Parts: sequence; structure tokens; C-alpha cells
Amino acid sequence: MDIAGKGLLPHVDPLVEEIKRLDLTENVMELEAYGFTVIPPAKTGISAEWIGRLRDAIISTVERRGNMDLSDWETRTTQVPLMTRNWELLKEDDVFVEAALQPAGLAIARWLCGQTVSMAGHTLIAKGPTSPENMKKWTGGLHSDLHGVPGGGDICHGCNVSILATDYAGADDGPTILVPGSHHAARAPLPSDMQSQVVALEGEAGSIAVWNDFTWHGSTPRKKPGLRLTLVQQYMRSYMRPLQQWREEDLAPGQLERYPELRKLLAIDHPYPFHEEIERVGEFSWFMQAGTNRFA
Ligand SMILES: O=C(O)CCC(=O)C(=O)O
Ligand SMILES: [Fe+2]
Repeated sequence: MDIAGKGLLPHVDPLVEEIKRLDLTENVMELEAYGFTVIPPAKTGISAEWIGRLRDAIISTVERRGNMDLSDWETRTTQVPLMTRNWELLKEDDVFVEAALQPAGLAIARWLCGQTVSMAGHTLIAKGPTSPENMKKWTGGLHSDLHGVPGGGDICHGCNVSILATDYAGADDGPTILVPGSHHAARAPLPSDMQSQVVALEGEAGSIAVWNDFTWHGSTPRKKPGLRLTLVQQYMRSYMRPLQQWREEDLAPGQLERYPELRKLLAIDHPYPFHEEIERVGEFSWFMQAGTNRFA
């Protein structure tokens, strides 16, 4: 029976039809069951030529912004110096715009976050071999990507749509690791969750990995030479935006000194939204705490 064809639910019918048309039904099922899925190139339709353009754009962006030479990216034996200016890539190359609009990724983002989904941000990963000295910076502990959203319910508020620009063939690639089913907890992980059973993400270049932002994940050290390259894209429900961004300039002179609680209440130090020059990564933890419990 073609239920979508009856056209009675205009919010969901077009999504059902698009998911079927793109052969993404199995991926939708995995997202529901496990909280993540990998859409292979045969389904994304991403060609070797296009993924080559994405790789070139990622590498040249890092080279230009980080003032470094990555011509040895396939064989490099040392880590890439960590940059904070990894965000706001659209202006660097049209391939980043094409990635944001990639039909399979967008169809899944719309399925998870509704037709009014917006792109909340994107960044790149260029990860080289991980030495003991840079282990802490380059291997992410388990976290959820939905910072500050108190748990509960089964609404997907946001999702990560990552385009793999190099192969994730095994643990030595330094891949993302995820905890299957953890999205059902619908909260950020607590210290007691850090020993959860994880699986390493697998997929060839041109695949799109998608996870519910509640899915707990991290990454492992890279043991192979060369760089692992990824374009990370965050999509969110439209309500995940402040009505107004308060700044100190929106207050009268002296108000902040007289009412110091305003700084917290108006979220003046909130890390979001940030510009590409983000320098305050270390200040995120208070905000991420808000995602562990609705009273936090
Ligand atoms: O794959 C990784 O290195 C982890 C990436 C991550 O945490 C993310 O994209 O949200
Ligand atoms: Fe993450």
C-alpha cells in the first residue's frame, strides 16, 4: 500500500517518498535502532572525482589558514598542528556548499530533524598519526554533539552528517567510535558511561556517516601514516536557536556590575554561536553539563 501517496500528512509524506527514492530506508532503520548509520557511495552517489575535490578543498583550507604545507598528506608521519579556525568553510570552495546540499545527507537530516532543519555549522578534520604527546588533543573522549540539551523524549534535536573524504577501514585509521543505542538514553554521557562498549565507524571515502546528536561517540588514535580527512556537518531543528543574542553592549553602563547574575542569565559568555576564530573551546564544559540532566 502506498500510504505516502494518499497525501494526508503533508509534513511527512514528501520525506517518506524521498527516503524511498534514494534507497535510504535501511539507514533510517539503523538510525532508529543504533543511533548511527553509514550511507555508502553507491547510495550517496558521491563520485571519486567529487570526493577528490572535497579532499583538495579541505587540504588547501588547512594549508592556507594554518600556513602549512600538506603536500605529503598521503604519507605524512607527523600530526597536523591543531587549528581552531576550522569552521565557516562555505566561502572557501563551492564544494562545501555542494556538501551541505548533498541529497542523501540532506534527506536524512530532514528525516531526523524535520523539513525545516537548518545547517547549524560545519568543520573539518585533518588527522595525522597520533603520538603519545598529542593523544589527548586528538582522541575525543565519549561525548554527545547536542551540547546543553537536557535529556528525555525521543525527538532528534540535531544530527551529525559527516562526509568521509578518506577510507575508514579499521581501528588504525583513527576513526570515530560510537556507542550503539546510546541515543535512547537521550542525554549526554556521564563519567560512569565512559567505559561503554564502542564500535569503530567503517566506510570508504565518499560515504556519509550520520548520527543522532544524542549518540555517544569519540575517536581513537590514528596509527597509520597519512591524514584522515572528514567534513563534519551539523544540522539542527529550527528551534535550536536563540531569539536574541545578548551582548554586553545591549546593557546600560554599569548594569552588569550592579547585577552580576545577568551575565549567566543572558548567556553573555555562551560559546554559541561562534565565528571561525573560536578560541574558547575549553569554556564549553559548563554548557555541556546542561546536557547531562534537565536540572543541571
Ligand atoms: O571522528 C572524530 O574524530 C570525532 C568527531 C566528532 O566528535 C564529531 O564530528 O562530532
Ligand atoms: Fe562529536
